Amino acid sequence: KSVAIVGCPFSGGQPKAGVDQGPIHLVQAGLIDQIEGLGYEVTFDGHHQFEDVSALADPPIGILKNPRLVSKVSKAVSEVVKQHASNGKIPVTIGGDHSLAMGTISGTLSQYPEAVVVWIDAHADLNTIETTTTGNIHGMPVAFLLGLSTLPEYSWLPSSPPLLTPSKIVYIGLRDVDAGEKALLREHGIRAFSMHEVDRYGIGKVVDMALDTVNPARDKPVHLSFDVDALDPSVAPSTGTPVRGGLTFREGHYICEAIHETGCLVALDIMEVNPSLADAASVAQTVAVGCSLVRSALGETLL
Ligand code: DIR
Ligand code: MN
Ligand code: MN
Ligand code: MN
Repeated sequence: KSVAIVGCPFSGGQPKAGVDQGPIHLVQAGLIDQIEGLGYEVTFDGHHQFEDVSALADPPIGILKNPRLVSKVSKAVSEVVKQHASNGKIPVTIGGDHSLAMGTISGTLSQYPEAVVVWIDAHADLNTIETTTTGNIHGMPVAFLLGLSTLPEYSWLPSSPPLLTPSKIVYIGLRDVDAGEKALLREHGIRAFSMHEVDRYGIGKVVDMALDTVNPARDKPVHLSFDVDALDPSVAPSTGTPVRGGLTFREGHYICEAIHETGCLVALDIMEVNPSLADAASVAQTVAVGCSLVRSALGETLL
């Protein structure tokens, strides 16, 4: 049992400073010891050193902000994640903003082409170059992975055929989906369980149904990409785009526990912890939740 921590102090996919400090806080809170406490051997070579923004000539493309920087960073993360996976380790990527998932998921899929993605988020992160209204690339990684957005600057990410296809991703927790994203979800038949379904069926049934759609025989590798803003802001306040009406503490952890129980987890992302937003107690609470989500996904049990 072996885990590799990929620390990604990166904020270029969205405009709020501080999310680059998320991974530093998670490690300082004892994440590595905690994972070792579960019986894993843990590799951590220090946080990834990313290019200086100012060193890169990076004017917007359309309204996309920091497009070349985000691409370079994700490409580097993709190679690191693939490398760890090919060494039989579970890459645990700690962000940093969710644009990094272009890197993590492409890394996973290049090692495990049959892998499926479980994406936990308040947002669908499915905007294309055409539909984005913010130009924040952390709202766009799924569209790049699906090949719905292409740019020469992102040519390292295969688009025809793409690494990820609509039948290989499922969402849980959605509640702030843009009109253009809703149209894309429908058009491509992408399965999503919003907070409405969590309310109706309960989290246990929702996770079963979500896995039934992408991994019915529970025989495919699973990449779990967890944006902490999926949790209710009362649970994870220190994040850039909180949306009320989110997952409870237990619902979030249940998802991680249930994915662990499948035995299929091959990679995990914990994204969008921003320690510069909110007061010290809220920051500590959010960082602690980030750590406990990781532990649950790696097999910590309540009994
Ligand atoms: C919005 C917000 N849909 C956008 N996305 C966020 O900017 O595209 N993703 N906050 O995490
Ligand atoms: Mn490493
Ligand atoms: Mn989100
Ligand atoms: Mn997200």
